Amino acid sequence: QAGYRAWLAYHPRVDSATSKEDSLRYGWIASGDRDDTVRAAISELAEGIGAMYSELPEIHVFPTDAAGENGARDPEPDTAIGVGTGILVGTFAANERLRDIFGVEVAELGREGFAIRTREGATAIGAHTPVGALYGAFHLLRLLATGADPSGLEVIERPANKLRMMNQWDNIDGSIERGYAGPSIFYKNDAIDFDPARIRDYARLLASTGINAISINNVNAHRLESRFVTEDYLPRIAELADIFRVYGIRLLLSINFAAPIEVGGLPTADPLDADVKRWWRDRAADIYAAIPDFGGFLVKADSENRPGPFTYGRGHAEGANMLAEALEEHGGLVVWRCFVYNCKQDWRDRKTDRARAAYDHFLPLDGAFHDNVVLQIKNGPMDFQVREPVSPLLGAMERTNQVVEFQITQEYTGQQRHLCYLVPQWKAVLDFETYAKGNASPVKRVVDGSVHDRALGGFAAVSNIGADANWTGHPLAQANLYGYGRLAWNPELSAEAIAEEWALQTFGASRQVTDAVVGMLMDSLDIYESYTAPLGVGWMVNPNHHYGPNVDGYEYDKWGTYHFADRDGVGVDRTVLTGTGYAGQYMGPNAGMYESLAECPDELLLFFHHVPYGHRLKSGRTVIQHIYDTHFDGARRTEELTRRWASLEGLVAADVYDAALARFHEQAEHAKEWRDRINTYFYRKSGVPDEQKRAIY
Ligand code: BDP
Repeated sequence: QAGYRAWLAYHPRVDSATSKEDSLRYGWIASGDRDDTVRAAISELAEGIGAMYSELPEIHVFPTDAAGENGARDPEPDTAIGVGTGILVGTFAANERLRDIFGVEVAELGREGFAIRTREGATAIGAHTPVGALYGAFHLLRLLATGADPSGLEVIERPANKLRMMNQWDNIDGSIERGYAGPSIFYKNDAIDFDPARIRDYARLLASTGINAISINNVNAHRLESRFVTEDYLPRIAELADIFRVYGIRLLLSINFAAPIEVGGLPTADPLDADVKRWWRDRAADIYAAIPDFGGFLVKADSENRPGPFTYGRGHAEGANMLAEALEEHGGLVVWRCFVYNCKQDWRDRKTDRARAAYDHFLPLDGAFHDNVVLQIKNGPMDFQVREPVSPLLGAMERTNQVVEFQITQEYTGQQRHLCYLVPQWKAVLDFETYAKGNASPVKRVVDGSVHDRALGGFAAVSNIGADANWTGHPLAQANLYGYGRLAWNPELSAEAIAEEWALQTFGASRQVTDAVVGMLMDSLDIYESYTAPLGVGWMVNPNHHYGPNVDGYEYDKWGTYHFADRDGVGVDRTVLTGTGYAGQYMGPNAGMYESLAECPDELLLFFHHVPYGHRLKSGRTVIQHIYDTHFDGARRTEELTRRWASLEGLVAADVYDAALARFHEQAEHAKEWRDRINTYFYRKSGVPDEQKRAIY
């Protein structure tokens, strides 16, 4: 199945002159490491190089035991590699030759970094740990697959972020909350039920981009999922952990805060209750007996009808710390989500603005969390809209570990039927200057721990994969999965460079394909934004499933998402002076920038201000004309997307081509529906005609 191998497709290197020469370079792969992770690195290198150069290298490794399965011993790697040229891969401790080649500078690699260096024909990949060697192997393969010259390599890499997590929103019935690529690869019919080969391939994809942690069940953990922390489920979960471990990925579980009641039969889940504490400590002991390197708990508490400490008059620090104490002695983490707001109240006064909620709840708790607690904060204050300001909570807490949460799955961004490459959006978030400490405190420095000198931090994101043969439904949505991991490893990479890497590895070396695909990816977020909710106001989707236009879908509902359109104007006043005060949650010049109608960036105008339709944007257009223009434009540009993709017929695998083409057709049709619904709505509300007299009814 084309598409299944994603960016690990390992297409043949095209330039036959180079590949002939290069193939000499890789006559063998050798290592002194006996570890499963280094073995995975070796088999990845062997497969990749075999496919890219159509010549399988010889493999020389120590057997896992002193003697191999049949009693034979492999040659010592240091003697085997005397001949020809090849790849030496592994840890410094187990490979004397790597120590010779790299000398002293290896200290700076840390636990997960690696170095690559070409010396006398051999390409050396060295690291302090097996997983570092694995990352190095994937890096070399990426260089080869993207056409780099493999001679004279001199690479040193280490990840910017300690935690690089994937969150599955998979349910035990096999469904996936907000999943758009088929059912779960983890569960079926109320049971943990997986194909180990498929899980391993997912682990390979994740590890190749540097992901090092995965929570395997939905943050909304219900009845059966609540029991995952018990011996009913732990043996199967341990099998999953075994697979992920080989690829350097620690497994976490989403827990149900009320599990002591629902599973343990206790009368309460009060975090200060002694029996509750004991119950969680016992669960932790059971879990670590089954999974010695278990990562910890991911917790959605007091959020969207999930139970939490509020029920018992306790705060979130008390809830999180109780769990942290249970995991502490085992080295586990509590990843506590800040998506806490009241989803059952209508707009009453300024305090009820949903955008304020995370900050209002958590800021006062700064410094109250244990060191093994990390807060997981959604990138924006609302909920993964195509355009939102950056959450003001990021950076505001100086004495608290933080990770930023992104949504790879395209819940509000076209559900993997529309093309929407999200890496540019994430980059904008990461580069956003928070002013938490002077003016060198962008979000990426907050979450990597450097701004506030925190030992723990990083990234989390909701996965976009399912059991579909190509993992993500839309074949080009794989770029989001890939790009997330790459950014978590190195937030300095540009969105375009990531797109190009991905396209080259996925489709092979054709310039025409690469240029077309990169161009489409890079335009896609802007196109999607232009035909959906305007100027940062968000929502305007059908309630519940969140696909397709419905301008007033949530307008008179209790979920706290409003646009306040009337005959005179539109937008939410979140200023301090006359609105909800949300703008005042920002630090430094950001507060003033958002407060001021003159300074607020156009793209967020309606998030922060309620303005008349005739209000003139910095672009010179009125708000109403901007709405009309962008919607006509967006619908037109989706038709172009279809044509741009169609130009690649015959150049990409037929089933990938067809799957994407069908989606581009759907997107083009659907963008017209968006255009017409939104333009008509605002035309009828405002009565202001389109300056260009296009058809609006
Ligand atoms: C929203 C989703 C909902 C999730 C929730 C969350 O609509 O399905 O459960 O976020 O993040 O975006 O917990």
